[in-house]
Amino acid sequence: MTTSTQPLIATPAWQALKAHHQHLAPQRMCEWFDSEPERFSQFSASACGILLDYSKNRITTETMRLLFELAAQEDVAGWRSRLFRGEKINFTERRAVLHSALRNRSNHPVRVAGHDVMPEVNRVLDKMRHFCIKVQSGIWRGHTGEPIRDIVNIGIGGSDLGPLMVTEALRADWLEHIRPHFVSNVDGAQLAQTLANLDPARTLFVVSSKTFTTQETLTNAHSARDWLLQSLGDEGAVASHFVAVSTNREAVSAFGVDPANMFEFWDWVGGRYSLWSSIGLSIALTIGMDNFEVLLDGAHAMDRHFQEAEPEQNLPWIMGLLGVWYSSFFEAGSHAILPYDQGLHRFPAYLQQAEMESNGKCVDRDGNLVNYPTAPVIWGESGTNGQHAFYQLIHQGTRLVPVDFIAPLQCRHGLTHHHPILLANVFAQGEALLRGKNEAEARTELEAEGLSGEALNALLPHKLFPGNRPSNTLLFERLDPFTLGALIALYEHKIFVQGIIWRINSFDQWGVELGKQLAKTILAEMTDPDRPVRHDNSTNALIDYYRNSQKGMGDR
Ligand code: G6Q
Repeated sequence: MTTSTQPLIATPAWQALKAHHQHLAPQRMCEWFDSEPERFSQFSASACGILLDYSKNRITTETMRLLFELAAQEDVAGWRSRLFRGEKINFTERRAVLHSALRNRSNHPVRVAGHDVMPEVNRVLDKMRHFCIKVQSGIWRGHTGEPIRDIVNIGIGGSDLGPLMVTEALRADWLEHIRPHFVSNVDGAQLAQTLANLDPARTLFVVSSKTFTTQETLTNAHSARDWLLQSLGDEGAVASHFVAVSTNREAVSAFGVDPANMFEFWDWVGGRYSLWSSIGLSIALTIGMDNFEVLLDGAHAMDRHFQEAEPEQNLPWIMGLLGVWYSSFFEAGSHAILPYDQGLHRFPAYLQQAEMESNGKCVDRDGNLVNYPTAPVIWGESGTNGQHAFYQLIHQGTRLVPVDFIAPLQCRHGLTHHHPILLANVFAQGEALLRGKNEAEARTELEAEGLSGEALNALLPHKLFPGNRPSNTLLFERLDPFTLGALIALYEHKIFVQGIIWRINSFDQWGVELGKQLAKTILAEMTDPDRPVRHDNSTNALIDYYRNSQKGMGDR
């Protein structure tokens, strides 16, 4: 898939931004706020109930004009049409990228190679609905006739992070008699700890794997199956306690799940974009299918906003461009996601995969090495916990860390008096990052504490905050299924915009393959002490160290 012949950094829009960056980098946001009373209204926008305040960024109207020119030069609008039209823009895997079809609530036809996928999407949604009703009403029973209480999703990466993040975020919507659990790690500790508290007769395993070949998931699924059979004794129990979500019918059958209890999805759904598909089954079982569909509604509303709003009002467009601005021009190596909502505690981890797996690439669409930074490291933690830990570095460290504060105006728990305290902290952190604390302010404070002379001068440098550190603030009414759907889709499209500008394929993930291949070879070597090992001498020695540790283990 070829692109412009001119290297990105040589293009007029990039060069203009580079020159602008040099001129703007020493300037202080605080001074702009003093001279621009309209700055908030100028640099804020809203959609689908989400307000984005991006005024506390190192930008002027000229910066935004140049960034929009870059987006026009790189044809973001054209690529957006190709995305939604179902073109095979994931060209290294020869696949369309159509997670938007999974939440296409308009039901307008969406074609992949001329074939409308909407009837199939709706068929699987119906199948999910019927299954959820059966489980939740107790019509679906375990092998011994008990109703299901515990749902264990076994999956990893895209088949885990999305459902886990969403169910955690929507605890207020959990059905009373259903408890979800998530097992992803091949470290048996996670499965063992989960199973220790469960009653096999009341447990349903949802084995979620697009390929149904993933080592971690299959190892966990087989161990869960053994655990079930040890207790219920009868192979026939598997049918009532295991369902599968996959694109691989043969492998699901081979595992022993009746294909009638398999929920399909398709190769045009990327793993990290799959929570909207039947990979969301554990979400729907936990919060009910109606709520799951409201989640889809929210994402669809954001899809429409992304397609229809002018770039200047378009939330994913703006956030994507700001990301490019910091990553490629300020060379900020990381970006922090700081949700002030305990329910969103897995949102940073979810976005870590979404952004880093999508845009952590160093080769452009033409196969050339890029000579500009692409995706930053995404990290974060829910507020206010992070404030008492790593915010120190964001405020006074040597690195520029742009941050996204995310917060609901209302809480969904009973302890409402906590909420203004939480929000006050969001607003305070944004202000502190913007303003910092200058020498005169720090001196006045220290004098008020009774310090003077050398003691004051010695302490003074440590009390200074450079400020001028950028933040976005995203506010919404409450964290409900609709808003969460819109919020996730907002970030998905932000990632898309960035990938187009960086001229990379955001939808493959070859980088996760190498380790998987090597692990298979090494596992065979570890378990066969006579097999020769042919790696670097460090890896050989580590394998030997393990083999030696196993000698005589059987006698202990
Ligand atoms: C996501 C990645 C990756 C994938 C997991 C699980 O985009 O492809 O995280 O989701 O490796 O794969 P399976 O669903 O095939 O088990």
